[in-house]
Amino acid sequence: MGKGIVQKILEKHIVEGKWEPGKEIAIKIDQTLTQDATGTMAYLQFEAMGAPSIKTELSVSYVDHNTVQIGFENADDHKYLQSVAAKYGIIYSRAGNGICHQVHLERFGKPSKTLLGSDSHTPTGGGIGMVAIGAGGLDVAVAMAGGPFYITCPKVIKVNLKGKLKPWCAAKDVVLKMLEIFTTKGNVGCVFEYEGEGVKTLSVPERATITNMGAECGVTTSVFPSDETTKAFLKAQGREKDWTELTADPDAEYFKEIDLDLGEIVPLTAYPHSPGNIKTVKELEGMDVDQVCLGSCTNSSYKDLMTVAKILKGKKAHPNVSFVIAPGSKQVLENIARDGGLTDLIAAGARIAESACGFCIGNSQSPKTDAVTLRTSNRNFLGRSGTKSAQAYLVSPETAAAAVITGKMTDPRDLEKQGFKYPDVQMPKEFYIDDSMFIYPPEHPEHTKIYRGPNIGDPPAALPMPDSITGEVTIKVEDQITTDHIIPAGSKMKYRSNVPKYSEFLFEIVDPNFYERAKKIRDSGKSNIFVAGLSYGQGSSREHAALCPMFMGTKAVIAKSFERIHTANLINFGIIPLTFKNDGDYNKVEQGDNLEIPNVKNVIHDGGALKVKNKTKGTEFEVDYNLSDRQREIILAGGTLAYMKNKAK
Ligand code: MIC
Ligand code: SF4
Repeated sequence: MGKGIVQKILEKHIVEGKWEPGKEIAIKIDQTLTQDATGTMAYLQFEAMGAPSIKTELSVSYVDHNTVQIGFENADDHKYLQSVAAKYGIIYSRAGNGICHQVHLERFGKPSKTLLGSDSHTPTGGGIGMVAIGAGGLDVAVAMAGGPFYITCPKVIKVNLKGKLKPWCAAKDVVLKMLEIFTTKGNVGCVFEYEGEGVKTLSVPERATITNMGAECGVTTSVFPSDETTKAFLKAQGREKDWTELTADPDAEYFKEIDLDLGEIVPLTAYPHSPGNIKTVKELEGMDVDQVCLGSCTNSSYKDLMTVAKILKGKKAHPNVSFVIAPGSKQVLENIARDGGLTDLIAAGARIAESACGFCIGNSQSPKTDAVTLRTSNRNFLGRSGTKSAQAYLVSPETAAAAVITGKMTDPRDLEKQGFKYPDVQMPKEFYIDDSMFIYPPEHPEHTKIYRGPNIGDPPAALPMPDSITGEVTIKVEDQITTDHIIPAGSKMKYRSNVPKYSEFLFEIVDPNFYERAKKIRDSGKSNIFVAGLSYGQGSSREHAALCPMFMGTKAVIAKSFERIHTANLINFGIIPLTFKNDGDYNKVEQGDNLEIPNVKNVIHDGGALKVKNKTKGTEFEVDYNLSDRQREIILAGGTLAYMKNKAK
């Protein structure tokens, strides 16, 4: 039986287990990336592991999230990251050099390699044929120290692309279509592998847009083959030697296959407040638009920005539209500047933001009250823009450009009626390249002193699992609770290195009284227990959505189902993810109920049924714990760091 590309790459990297979809495997990680918002904690954890230097082929520390620098905190973190990178052999990408995923694709990604990143959009690397996976910072720290990464051997879904995109219809619309088909829940443990005739019609940035936003479906990653287009992209980056061909065997077998005709894709949008809420742009035509944001790791490539620049050439932004651009990287910015695109954008009235995450994470450019904001980014969760009442719609660069001109939601195909021609933007044969914003590790790292400003605190220690968990339901939430609901980013993100302070913002957007309640419960010696619906922990990889609850004394979360990265993060911090055996039992628990999970330690250790007693209601229900042997040991030890220490003894 033949093999698909995901199987080919993974089989070469498996160090424990074998290719058996659904079973846990451990893989070797070739490359890692971190970004500053998850990176400080990841490197503090790396330091705690005591490894003298990194063991990967390549590790890069990017600064792209917290670059607003109001107050000393961001700059303190940057300096810490720079010094840690120098000490342990990591390449440091300075603030201003661009968004980790875009820059990694340009300068470091290699077909057939594995990449682990402390950011959920790491699968962007799948655009050039990498198995690129997002994870919590602690898992990335373990990989840097030479440890393997554990995942469930994926069920591979083949997406057979046919045809060719029509003018004004974009890769973003393709991935929005995938979200319409697969939704944001129920895809844990799967991978999308793109194959078929349509692949060769897509450029690398288009492929990367599609793999980037596969994260919103909850798949482990998405991967494209590595072909002549990939080779041309790497050649244009001066990296032809990094190219290897990667194709699926013609008789490869998959868990599932679907056909997607690119020629039938139309402009789509994800309406508030989930990337899975899909409508055609036509359906929302005429809606007034207050803000248009072009950028983020989904759509900020040279091709994206030049396409918009050419559409807007000689036009002006509608007076009601605030139009902002965040180029994906310094390379993109320099290249569009050299090729005249930047001038056209400035002339059209664009506000040029730094090459960073910026608006996407809501730490700048928050729109006005009740605004309709059109964004080329990947997430439109409630409040993520920084304005709770704003309505964020995710769109392609083409749809964004149309709204800049008209001030309304406009199907970009209709611009042709106004005399516009679809710009045919070709990928440069050679990018202008300047790597001076990378700082490479010194020859004598032993002389490096690690800088620790007052914003850097120690990672809090977890406590081993008690014999029984006695606690109170601090909060009961619905389906599809994202990590943005659990702990906000935006302006609060500067406290990522200060867990006690950051914990004050837990569930802020859902219930502003959460923290005070949780503190009382913790201080009374009880555990905070969370109850949730389906697909708990969607979205980002931020481990603070587990680390801060751990700091608040949470030992268990009971949900109908969990998302992959968040499950791993909970386990890493000694919190047991439990699922209702019968979903109906969700209705038998309320906020404020006193719960007991008797004998939990022995049950996790020995196996058997796990019951939860609702002492307030006088009822009882059963929960499942789907843990590998390794995960059981981690939970019992009180988290991964404690588990590693025990093993080293
Ligand atoms: C995001 O897009 O939500 C983030 C901010 O990039 C996160 C990482 C973080 O919270 O630091 C992600 O996607 O993992
Ligand atoms: Fe940055 Fe937004 Fe991409 Fe997250 S999704 S890495 S915040 S640009």
